[in-house]
Amino acid sequence: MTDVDAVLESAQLKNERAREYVRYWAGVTQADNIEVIGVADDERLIQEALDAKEILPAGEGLYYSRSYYKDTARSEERTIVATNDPADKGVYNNWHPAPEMKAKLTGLMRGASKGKTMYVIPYLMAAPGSPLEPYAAGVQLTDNRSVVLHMNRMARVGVEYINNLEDQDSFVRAVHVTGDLENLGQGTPEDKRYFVTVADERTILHFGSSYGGNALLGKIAHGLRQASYDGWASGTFLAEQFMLLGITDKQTGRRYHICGGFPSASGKTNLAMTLAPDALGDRYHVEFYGDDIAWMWVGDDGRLYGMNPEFGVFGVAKDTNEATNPTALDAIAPETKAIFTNVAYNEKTHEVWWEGRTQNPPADLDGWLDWKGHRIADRVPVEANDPWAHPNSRFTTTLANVPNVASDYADPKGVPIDAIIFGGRTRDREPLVRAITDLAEGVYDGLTLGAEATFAAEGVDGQLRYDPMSLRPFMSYPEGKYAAHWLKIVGQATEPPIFAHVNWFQRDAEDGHFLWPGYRDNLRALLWLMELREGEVAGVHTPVGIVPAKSELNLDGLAIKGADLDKLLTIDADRWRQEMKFRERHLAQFDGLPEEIWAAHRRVTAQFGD
Ligand code: OXD
Ligand code: MN
Repeated sequence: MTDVDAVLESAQLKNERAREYVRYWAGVTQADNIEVIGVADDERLIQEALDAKEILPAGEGLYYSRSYYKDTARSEERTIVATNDPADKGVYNNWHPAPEMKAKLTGLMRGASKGKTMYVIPYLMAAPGSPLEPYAAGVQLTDNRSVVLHMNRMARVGVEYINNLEDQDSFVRAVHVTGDLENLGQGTPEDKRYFVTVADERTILHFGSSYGGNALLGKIAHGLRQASYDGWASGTFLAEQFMLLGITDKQTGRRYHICGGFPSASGKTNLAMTLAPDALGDRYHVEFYGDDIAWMWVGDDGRLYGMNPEFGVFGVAKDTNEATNPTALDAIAPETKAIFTNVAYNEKTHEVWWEGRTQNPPADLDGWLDWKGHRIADRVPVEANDPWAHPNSRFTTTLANVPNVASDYADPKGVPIDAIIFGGRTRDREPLVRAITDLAEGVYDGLTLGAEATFAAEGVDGQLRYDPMSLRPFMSYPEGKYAAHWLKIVGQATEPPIFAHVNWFQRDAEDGHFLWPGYRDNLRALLWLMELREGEVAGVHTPVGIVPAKSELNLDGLAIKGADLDKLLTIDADRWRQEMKFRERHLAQFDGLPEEIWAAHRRVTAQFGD
C-alpha cells in the first residue's frame, strides 16, 4: 500500500477535504496504488492501456475497447437514489434510505480494489467561471484505467478544478469500484451490482460495472441525478437530459438556441449534431453545443440560459453514417483520439464497423471479430444474423472534435434558450411540430412525453412508454416537486422560451412509409418554430398547440408529397381523445402534481370534446 499523502502531495492535490476523502476510500477499497489524473496523463495512460491490451488500436489515433459481455448498458433496475428523507421517494427514483445504501456499498467495496490502482480524477462539469460552477466540481475514484480514458474525454479533468473551490467541501464524491465482473450475477436474483446516488450527501457509489453508462460518474450520475437534485434543493437551476444546438440566420444575423429532450432511439444525437439541408445551407448555419445534458438557469437579464456541462460525446454508434450524422463521423476520424466500445473490430486492419455504418457489413470477413471478440468467419448458421456490434455500442470523443461545434461552446456565460422541444418516436398522433406558448402547458407536455416502447408493443393499445422530459432514468426526487420546480425556474424568466413537441417518425397507416424524410430536413420544423416566435408566421391553432400552415414551412429543395404533408400536420382527434385518457392515468401516479399542470391537462382535454 502506497503512502496516500505522499502521492497527493506530489500530485499537488491541495484540497484538504478531497485528501480526506481519498484517504478514506483508499482504506476501504485497499487498492495497491493511488494515482491522481490530469489531462496531461492521457497519452501515457493510452500507451499503458495498449500495452496491457485493455484497449486496441483502431486506426491512427483511434482506440477500441470491449466491455464484459454482461456489462454493456445502463442498468436501470440496479440504479438507486438514496437520501436521509423518506419524503424524497418518487415514482421513478427507486428511493432507498441513505444509511442502508452507504453500509451496503461500503461492504461491497471493501477490499474490492486489491491488486489494482485507484485513479483519482478531479473534474468539473461546467466551463470554468460558469454561474453553476459551485455545483460542478467532483472527484471520481475508479479502479479501471479505461474509465479514466473515457472520463478524460467526457469531463474537464485536473487538480486545478478542486484545489481552489470557495467551499472546499463542495465537490461531489464519486466512487467507482469495478468488482469481479464475472461473478456479479448480472440480471439474476443474486445481482450484486449497485449504482447509488446519495443525493443529499452529494455522494455517488457505483459498484459492479465498467461500462460507461454506469461508470462515467461525472456524466451519468453527477451531470443528471445529482445535479437535478442540487438544482431543486438550491432552488436555482434545472439539469436535464437535453441536447442543445444553435441556429444562425446569416441573412438577418439572428442567432437562436434550442434545447430539448428525446427518449432513447428518438434521434437526439443526430439532431444535436445536424447540419442545415443543402438547399438551406447558404442561409442557415447550425451549431452543436451538446447531445445529452443541459443545465439551465435564469440570468440577471431575465432570460433562461443553458449550457452543456460535458466535455465530450458518448454516442450510440448504431446507424451512425454519412446520411444520418456526418458530423459524428468527422468527430471520430483518425487522430481524434476517439474510443470505440463494443463495436465490431478487425484485428488485422484495425478497422471498426457497426450496424448501419454501411448498408451491408464488410464482404471480406478476414480478421473481423464481433463485439464479443468472436470471429465472424467462424459463425455457425444460427448465429448468421446476430449483430456484429452490440446495439448499444458507443463512440467517445471530445466536443471540440465535432466540426460544427459552436465557437462559444465553452463560454461560461452559457447561451440564452429560445425554445425547449420534446420529441418521442411515435408512428401516429404527434404531428411534425406543434408549438406551445403557455408555460404550464409546456411543462405538462414535457411530463407526458412518451415514445413507442418497442416494435412488438406497437399497436397493442397504442400506449406510449412515458418518459417525463426524458429524465425518467435520472429522476432524483418526486415528480410533483419536479413539475413545481420547472414552473418556478422557467416562470422566473421575463422572456420565456417557447415550447414545442416534434415528431420525425410519423408513418403512413396503410403502407408504413415514413411521412417525413427526417435527419437534416428536421431543421425545417425548427425554423418554422423560430419564425412563429418572431411573429413572422401565425400557424394553425389546435387543442395541443399551434401547427404550421402548409405554406409556412420552408420546403425549398425538398420533394414531399402533398398528401404526406397534410397528414404530418393533422391532429387526429380520436387518437388524441384516447391519448388524453392514458395521460390522465400517467399523471395520476405522481403525488402533489401542481394544480397548474392538472389545469393544463383539463384545458387540452376539454378542447377535444367527447
Ligand atoms: C444514456 C447515455 O445512457 O447518454 O442515456 O449514454
Ligand atoms: Mn443520455
